[in-house]
Amino acid sequence: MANVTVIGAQWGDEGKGKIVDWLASRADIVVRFQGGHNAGHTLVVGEQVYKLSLLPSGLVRGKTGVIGNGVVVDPEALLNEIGRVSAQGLDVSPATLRIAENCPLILPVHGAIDRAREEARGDRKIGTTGRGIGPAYEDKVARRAIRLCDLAEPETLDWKLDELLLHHNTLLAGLGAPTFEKADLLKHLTDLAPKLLPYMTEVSELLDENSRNGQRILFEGAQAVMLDVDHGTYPFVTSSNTVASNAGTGTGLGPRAAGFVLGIAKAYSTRVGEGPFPSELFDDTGRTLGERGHEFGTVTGRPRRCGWFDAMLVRRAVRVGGVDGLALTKLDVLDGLPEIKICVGYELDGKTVRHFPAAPAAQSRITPVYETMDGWTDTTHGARSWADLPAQAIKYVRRIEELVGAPVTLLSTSPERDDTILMR
Ligand code: 2SA
Ligand code: MG
Repeated sequence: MANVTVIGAQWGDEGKGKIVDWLASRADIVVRFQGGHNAGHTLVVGEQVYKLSLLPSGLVRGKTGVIGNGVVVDPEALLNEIGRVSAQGLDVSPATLRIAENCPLILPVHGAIDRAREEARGDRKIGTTGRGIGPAYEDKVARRAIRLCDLAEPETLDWKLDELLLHHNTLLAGLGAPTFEKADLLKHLTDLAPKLLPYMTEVSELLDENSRNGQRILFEGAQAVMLDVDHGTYPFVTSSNTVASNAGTGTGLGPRAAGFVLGIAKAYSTRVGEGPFPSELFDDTGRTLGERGHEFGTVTGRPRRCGWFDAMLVRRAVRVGGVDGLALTKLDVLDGLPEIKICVGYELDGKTVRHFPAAPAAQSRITPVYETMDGWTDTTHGARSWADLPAQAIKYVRRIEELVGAPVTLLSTSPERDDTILMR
């Protein structure tokens, strides 16, 4: 089994893009299995910076890219992204990109509902990316989604749009937002159909056949375990399963497809959007981490909240995510800090708790218990071997391994692909 699955072990933006890019050279096919264009993966290749949202990162390295059925596809966003990266010189065509026929589509109505609902929530916002991700997944589960294959059947589109708008226009009217006309949506979809259908594939079969022929699949997760719809800080989560178990379900393969599961974790914590964040820092150290780590959302440009590494949380991500090894990223952001804290326990209303609670009010009342370590003065930026690291930085990494119950398999020391240390 040479497959590898990459997932985020915190709240996203752990640097998955770079690690996927590093691993892509050892894979034949790179596959997205969940999420949509709410993801933002930044890849630095020489002078070029690629910002990908929906496209599998492997395309940058000339690998076949596959979008599995677990992904919600916004056709317009996809075509724009293809246009943008093609202008940067990438070859994206039906020869290099395949999209599952059973992918649910994100329509303009989904973004409208996402944004209108966030607006209506007032100070109880989730802080979504406003891309229609939640409403599109709701439609999938409610059995009214328009899927890629429907674009090939005008008669299906016709009745599906009736059913869809019956539901959505009622909702939009209730939110005081403009409603949609069937004729407009139908035109939108019929215009897009000829551009999208050439990419349509029976992805499950394609992946199975290629695996049997010895090809290696790299599953590229988006968002992260703490944003998983079942296991994250619900309701402040995204609407898909971000854990490695979904690599199979989200592509039409069995539970063993995931192979080696690599969890990506930043050497500190960040979160974009609302929701509980026990080790969040509101002081100068938090601001320093944000500035040094360039912590702004790739998709929306929102500043990310920053805090210390939360070992309790990553330990949980290792368990529910199925993580075999960790890739630790952005260690250099901690360079020069006199002391570094790690969250090693939680307290709830003055009592020690062993688990992160499931109820939202309890989650927001959790306070962290810290262990403090000395920092290091030398830089770790761009280090390419274990021997290049300050002793104290090694100690920090080793302590993290102990606390989270998984080995650090990869250490990333800058956004550059080659600044990566393979630990074992
Ligand atoms: P949504 O839009 O329904 O998925 O939002 C629900 C929650 O999930 C969070 N979320 C993310 N968190 C971090 N990074 C994400 N992708 C972009 C990036 C974010 C950006 O990689 O930089 O550019 O702002 C991502 N996507 C969803 C979101 O903040 C909500 O908390
Ligand atoms: Mg990101």
